[in-house]
Amino acid sequence: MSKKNKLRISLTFLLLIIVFASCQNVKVEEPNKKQASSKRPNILFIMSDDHAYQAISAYGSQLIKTPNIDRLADEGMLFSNACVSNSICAPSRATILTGKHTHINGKIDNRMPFDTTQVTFPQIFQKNGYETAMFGKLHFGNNPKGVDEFMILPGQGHYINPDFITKKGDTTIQGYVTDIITDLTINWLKKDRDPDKPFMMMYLHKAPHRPWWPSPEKFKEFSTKTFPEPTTLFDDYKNRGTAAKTAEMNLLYHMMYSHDSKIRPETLAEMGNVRPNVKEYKNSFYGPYGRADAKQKAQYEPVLDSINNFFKKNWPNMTDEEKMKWKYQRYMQDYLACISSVDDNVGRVLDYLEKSGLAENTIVVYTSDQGFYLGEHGWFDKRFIYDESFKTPLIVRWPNNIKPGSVENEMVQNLDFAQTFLEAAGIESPGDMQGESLMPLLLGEKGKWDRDAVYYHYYEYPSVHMVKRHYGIVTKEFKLFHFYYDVDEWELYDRLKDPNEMNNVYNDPAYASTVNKLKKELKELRVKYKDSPELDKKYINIYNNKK
Ligand code: SGN
Ligand code: CA
Repeated sequence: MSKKNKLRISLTFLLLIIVFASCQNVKVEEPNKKQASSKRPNILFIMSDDHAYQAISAYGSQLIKTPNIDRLADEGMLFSNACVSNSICAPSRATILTGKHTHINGKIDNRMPFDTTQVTFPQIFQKNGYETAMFGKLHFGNNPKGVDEFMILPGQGHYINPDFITKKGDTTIQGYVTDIITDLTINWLKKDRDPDKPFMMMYLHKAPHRPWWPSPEKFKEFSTKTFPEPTTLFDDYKNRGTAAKTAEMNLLYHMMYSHDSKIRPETLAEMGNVRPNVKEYKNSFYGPYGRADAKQKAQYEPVLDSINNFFKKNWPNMTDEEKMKWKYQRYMQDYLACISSVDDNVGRVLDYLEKSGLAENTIVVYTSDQGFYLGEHGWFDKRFIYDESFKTPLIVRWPNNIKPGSVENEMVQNLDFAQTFLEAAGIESPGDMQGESLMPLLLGEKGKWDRDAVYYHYYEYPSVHMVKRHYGIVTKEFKLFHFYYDVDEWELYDRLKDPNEMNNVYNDPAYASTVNKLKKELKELRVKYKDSPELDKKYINIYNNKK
């Protein structure tokens, strides 16, 4: 073979190798890339506003069936001891987004706007190649950062024909808020998102927040139902401290006729002063209801008629006990009707995930910004470290990772969400986040989990519902907390012996060593989370100067 021919053959051979290698590259790289992106899970974070775990059938509710939320529990993990670190709306949201306690992220109450220099986890997801979106209630006083698309309710938002803040300006959408937020969510998943990127979606309901306006259909359906009463409905707050006795959340004394129970102002005017010491917010009936158009009103009116007629006829002759019972039923009818819509709509989204093939690689989380009293201790609303407001529902589904139908009773907090999502997505968390990733629990590696106490600190006071400031420590067995603003009172509850928290045993000598031990641990927790008497003073000053 000539030298020239030899060279030609070698060159051809070399070329073949290059072509082969480059083909290999394409072949090898392509599936790798795909695998890598399909491995990164999507996250669908569903949060409702004020949804008590007592109103989810997966949590054993005697009040309502929530088949769609239950689907998540059947196919995923239900946390029976999930709680918040400050049981109030915007502070809880700030904690979720920043992975920091409210004394660190600065959003201690609902009033002051969120500090947008704080890093939120959607920003980190966005920087790491995720497409991010948020639909529904944020309640920050400013727009979300780190989301490619958003449509949020201004402030608390409205149930009927709600307004939305969008990137392109403000708009009003006809219909019922829970259905609309779901439409926006499904629409984005279906049409607007980039199918080549994993997504992190925050689907945030306004419901079932006060004043509990259901959709017309659910209003009708639920207004004739009767619900079992909690055993502590007629609590007299004996054996509790000043804070429980002075809080303004009692159904009989503080729940409003028009605003809450849907008694028309005209009915009240006709009847004279039915109860002088129950204050009514101005325009609190027609504020939300006045947004309905004629067609919507035609659906609501017959139900309102029957509620108002019953009230007019019976209220003047009712005993206080009967009034309490009637208010409780009215409250549950509307609150649970709102939840029924949330559950239906969660079902719509889950169906879409399945139909579109997204379900397999999507982590779905269902939670609430805090718990809520459904008549326990005679109360509605939240804020206290007592269980019904402190605990919050938390259910997580992640096919092929979480064992279906599992129940986890470790103490977990909304503080942990950001780090959990980041770890699930393979993204490193900033070192200053204060939670713990829940991944070991989700993946059934409980040996890697060693938390035995959580920290709580509530600030907003004095304000609506008058719940005094307090901070405390909670373990599976005990709850120790301190009211420190205008009283100096401690309470201790034995969670195992007294699950309804009826007896403050702080001064019981039998618990003296428990008190000492927990006080020491509480002090350590305050140091660990960088809370202190100095910070307490700082926030008291900020709060007082703001008033
Ligand atoms: C409103 C409610 C209160 C509720 C706070 C905070 N009254 O003031 O009942 O505690 O919001 O709720 S209402 O007039 O709006 O019905 S939060 O969920 O936003 O923190
Ligand atoms: Ca809330």
